[in-house]
Amino acid sequence: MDYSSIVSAFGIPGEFVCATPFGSGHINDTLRIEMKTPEGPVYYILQKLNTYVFPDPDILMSNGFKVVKYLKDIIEKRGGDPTRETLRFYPTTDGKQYYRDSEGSCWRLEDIVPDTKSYDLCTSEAQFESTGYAFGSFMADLAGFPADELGEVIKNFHNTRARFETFSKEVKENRSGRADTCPDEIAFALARKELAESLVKQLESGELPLRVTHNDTKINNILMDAKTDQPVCIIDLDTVMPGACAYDFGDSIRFGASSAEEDEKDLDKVYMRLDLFEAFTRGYMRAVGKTLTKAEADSLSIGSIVITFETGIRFLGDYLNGDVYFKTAYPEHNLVRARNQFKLVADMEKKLPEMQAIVDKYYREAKQ
Ligand code: ADP
Ligand code: GN1
Ligand code: MG
Repeated sequence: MDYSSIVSAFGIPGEFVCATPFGSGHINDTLRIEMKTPEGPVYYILQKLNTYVFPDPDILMSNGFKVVKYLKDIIEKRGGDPTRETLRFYPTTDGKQYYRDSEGSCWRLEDIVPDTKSYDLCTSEAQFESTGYAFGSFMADLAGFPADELGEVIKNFHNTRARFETFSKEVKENRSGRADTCPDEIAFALARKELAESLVKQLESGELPLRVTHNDTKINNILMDAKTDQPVCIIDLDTVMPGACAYDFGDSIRFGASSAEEDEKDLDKVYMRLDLFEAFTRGYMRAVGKTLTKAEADSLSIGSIVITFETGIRFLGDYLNGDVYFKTAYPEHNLVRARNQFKLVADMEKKLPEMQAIVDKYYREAKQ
């Protein structure tokens, strides 16, 4: 791949040195670009957009530019550092929000946030408490964002009822012919239709309000300061859309409160850590507890199970489809991920009363 000519479309200063694969996202191809300048090396993030997942890159990038502009103003107003606390995309030299190469691939360029790293597993309660605060604050920051200006990048992204229907079809179609390798996992999923309905029904009835949410709040979508291990910048803004607060809370718990990585194969090592659940809840409630309705607070624990279940059926559905959506490193990768998520679901179903008691406690404190 001729990365040098792709990068030159953005007109950034210096001489192209190299492009190195970066991070562990499941969707886009992410590269770290090094440029040689008289002041020393300068690094950028170059991403090839996944146009299977995001079929309309114009909408995707238009949303992205709007969201980061809005966040930059908010960060400046509160005296923060917009060069570190949100993303900065570069337009191309001809004023486009991304570059389309001669093969039709779409590329975007952004500043790398220096001296940060991202984790696939939470390192401490303190880190996860600040992560809760950061994701809560992100929703608070976007509370005034005109949601009708955002195009819908992926339809029904967290509509778990629609996800369940899609999954049921994928089981029937069995495009990969792999359904007979995972009957127990399919049965586990199909037995939870009611779970898939819970948040959807509450959103439909208006019991849960729509907010502007991030919708992909795993901890590798937040950059931590390399020295302090504390959150600096929320990234992966591709799915910022109207949603329920439980989507973000739940997705953070699914990933960050797990005792193991998302693709840990040894299921004895996979469970939801209540200490981390509590740490996240403490931080999250400190940021937004005051502004949440009682119904929203009540939706957070069950929402964590719903989003974990939803992610599990998305992985299993992709396995049945022949691995067309998520990046995989080996043939059973999506099945391993699905089993891992279902183990978390089963564990959270048992721990639900304790989770609810924790949420109640910190919600009550925030409301005082
Ligand atoms: P995907 O949609 O594939 O998850 P992301 O935008 O989340 O793509 O990027 C993948 C990974 O690349 C992130 O988890 C993070 O580690 C790293 N990354 C992305 N953007 C930046 C950035 N601006 N600065 C530093 N690291 C980044
Ligand atoms: C994907 O892009 P990434 O890796 O941050 C996916 C999320 C899933 C997650 C599971 C656009 O997130 O919805 O929850 O994988 N993103 C998209 O790890 O589908
Ligand atoms: Mg990501």
